[in-house]
Amino acid sequence: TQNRKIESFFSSREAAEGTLDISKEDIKDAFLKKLFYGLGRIPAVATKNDLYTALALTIRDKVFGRYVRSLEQFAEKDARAIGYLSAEYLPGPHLGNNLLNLEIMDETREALAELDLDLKELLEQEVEPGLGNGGLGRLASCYLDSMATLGVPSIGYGIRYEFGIFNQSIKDGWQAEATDKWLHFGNPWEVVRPEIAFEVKFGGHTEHSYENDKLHVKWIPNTEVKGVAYDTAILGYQSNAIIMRLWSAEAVESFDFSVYNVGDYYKAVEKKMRSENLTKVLYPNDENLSGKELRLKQQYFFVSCSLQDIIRLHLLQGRKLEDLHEKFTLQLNDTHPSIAVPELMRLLVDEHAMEWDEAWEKTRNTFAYTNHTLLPEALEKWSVSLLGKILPRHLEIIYEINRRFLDDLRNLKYNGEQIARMSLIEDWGEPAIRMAHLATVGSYKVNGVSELHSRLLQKQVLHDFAQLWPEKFTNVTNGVSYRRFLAVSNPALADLITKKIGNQWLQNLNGIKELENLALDPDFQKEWIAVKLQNKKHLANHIKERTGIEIEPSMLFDIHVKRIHEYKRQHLKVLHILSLYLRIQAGKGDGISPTAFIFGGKAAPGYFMAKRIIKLITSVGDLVNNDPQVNGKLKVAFLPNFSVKQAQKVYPAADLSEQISMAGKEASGTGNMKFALNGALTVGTLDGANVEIREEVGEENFFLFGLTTDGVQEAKKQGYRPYNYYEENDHLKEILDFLVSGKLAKGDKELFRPIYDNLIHQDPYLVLKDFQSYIDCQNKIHTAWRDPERWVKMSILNVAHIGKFSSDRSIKDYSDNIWELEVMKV
Ligand code: GPK
Repeated sequence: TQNRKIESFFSSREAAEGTLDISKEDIKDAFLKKLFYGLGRIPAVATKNDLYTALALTIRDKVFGRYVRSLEQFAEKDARAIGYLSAEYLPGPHLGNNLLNLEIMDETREALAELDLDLKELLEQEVEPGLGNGGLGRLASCYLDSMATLGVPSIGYGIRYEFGIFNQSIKDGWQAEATDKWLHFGNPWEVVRPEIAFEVKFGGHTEHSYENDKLHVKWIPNTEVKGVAYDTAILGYQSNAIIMRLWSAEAVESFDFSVYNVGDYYKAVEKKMRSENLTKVLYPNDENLSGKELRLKQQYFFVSCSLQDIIRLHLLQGRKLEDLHEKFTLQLNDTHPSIAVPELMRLLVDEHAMEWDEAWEKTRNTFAYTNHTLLPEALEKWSVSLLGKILPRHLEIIYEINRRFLDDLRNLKYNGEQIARMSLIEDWGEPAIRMAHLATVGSYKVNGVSELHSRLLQKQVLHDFAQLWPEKFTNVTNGVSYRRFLAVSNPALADLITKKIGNQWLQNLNGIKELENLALDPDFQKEWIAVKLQNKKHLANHIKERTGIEIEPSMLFDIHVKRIHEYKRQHLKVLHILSLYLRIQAGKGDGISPTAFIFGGKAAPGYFMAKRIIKLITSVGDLVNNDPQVNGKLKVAFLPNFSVKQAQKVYPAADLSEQISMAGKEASGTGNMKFALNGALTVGTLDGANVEIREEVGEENFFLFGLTTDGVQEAKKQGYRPYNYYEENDHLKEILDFLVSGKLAKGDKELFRPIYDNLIHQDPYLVLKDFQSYIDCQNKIHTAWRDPERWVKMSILNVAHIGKFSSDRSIKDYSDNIWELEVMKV
């Protein structure tokens, strides 16, 4: 709008007012107004959801106030900005985090208390957006949080899935999936922008023509879908807010009675439904490709909308398209958005008539690519025939990028074998596009997510590329949003820390190092232990409510939560539990500290082994929890539906954090950081960021076991035979045989045979090879646990040395070493 009066209102301080020094009275007043006039509810009929919604809307106003200020400042400085492209986000509940970042948690609690309402209950009411699978999606949300906090001009682009990650329940010990209707009660945090909408084409064919010797390509699609923007403001700590812009699919035009006759009316409706299917549901496969047509369409859909939006924003500010790469940098969160590379080429060459060479130069300088996995089954490939069917013009562009790239390699005297290895197109079997190669060739920087992972990436998966362009490769170790995962979710510990060292650590996690001096202070230790015990009581209550299993809060809380995957080795943990169980049965249970084993995590619905591992865990629980001989010394619980919300209850209560993946497989891990942040000690392999956590907290404060990546490679090279370990280790044999004894499955000897067979004959993740080392390490852990003073000291030191793993540090690294942009805190 060109309305000067409105503009002057916004550029005055007034827009920020109402977001600074918010009092209890302000909140109460605004909340009641929202309830009455925003929702049209009187107290007599207001449901808990009405009350929650009124509060959320109240707080959203404050957050948007901050957003407006941030936007104004970014625009003033004509700042370089980042577009974060991610197919997944896991923001977690917004309310608590926003209250913390606005610094009005206490004021809000008191305002509500004066109305006889309980903030805690309203916080519980929030349904989180489960728009991601696990670590990768959560990382994207941590990064938005930190970009907002540090004042990085940015937009997070993604997909507004109508159904997020499925809800998991446990039925008869098995995982059952139900659709996640997260929008059912409305979503007070988002604002739809019907006018920020773009058309996205699919299918059809291309037509080539020449004008003055210049090739002109026209793409004649056979369908079009419209993407509409839904904005959620993400607020940083004490500072800026940025937008997470999620695209939702709609039919291009609503059916129009005057145009369609009766017969076509139904066709039009059908078309509308087909279009809207596009963003219906998140694919629940973590680190595994679905290969599904709809998934490719989702990827292209959100990428195309996002690029069109960025070009719009760029031109809106009166800039030239040629300068796009100077003003925007686009981060590819894994290869899921890597179709952006040919899409930007298409937009520049076909739609904006730029020469190929110039367009390629710009494109290559616009994208940066983060790799999140080395697992072969997770490296995206799209068959040439499918990609050509959905995106015929993009296939041509990919071929052209590849032709030029391979020509360059030939000029550099690469041999045929090297060229075949590096090609964007895999030519054996069904021809397919290697998306990691496309992303690498099309980016100015490529990074892994921990030091070890980045090194392995350059040594293995992208070795040839790292040799060709060594300066392109770098590392940014992951980090986590510690305000959410400590200050919001573990208020008792946060208060204790603040009481002792002040609250400066909320701005910079490195400040938490001051706790070091208190690690041996007996009074502080006592308080530390009391907080942990309190948190454990809360979790025990929660578990009792959800599973019926009773856990004594004084037990050692040994926790394994993350997606269920063989490489993460939940089954190694199970072998340990059975080892303890059989020891007790044999009367050799001395030295075992009473322990509660707590698991959580979803299995991809089509992942046979992962689902069976869940059944194994719950079966071991049924056996152990009720065995009089065990006498409550061991408890096993599977907490259903692990999510950000659940995670916030779990980490604060952990004594021991299980990070036991086979070395070389976990790119980084971020749960490992959240556990240590909450004072849990880690038992782990030298994998992912465990390596750096151990470096930071000190090897004497970390329980290490298992093979290194070199050890793993060596074992595989030598022809690893798990059967030998089975035969040579009597205790291990006893445990494995127990799996197929029927004792875990009401006499059914076959139920767990697939796991048994896999372990003794294949064991691709070296569970049996690492078994003894793990058991020995656990024995040390149980000894350490019996010395509470030693344990609490280690716990305090873990927290004191966790500073590096703040996502603020990660975002600073991205800004300094990749994006080359200034941070701009308001
Ligand atoms: C990696 F490739 C993928 C994927 O598809 N999903 C996913 O969650 C995870 N990841 C890694 O497994 C973790 O080690 C890592 O910490 C996380 O991404 C964030 O980088």
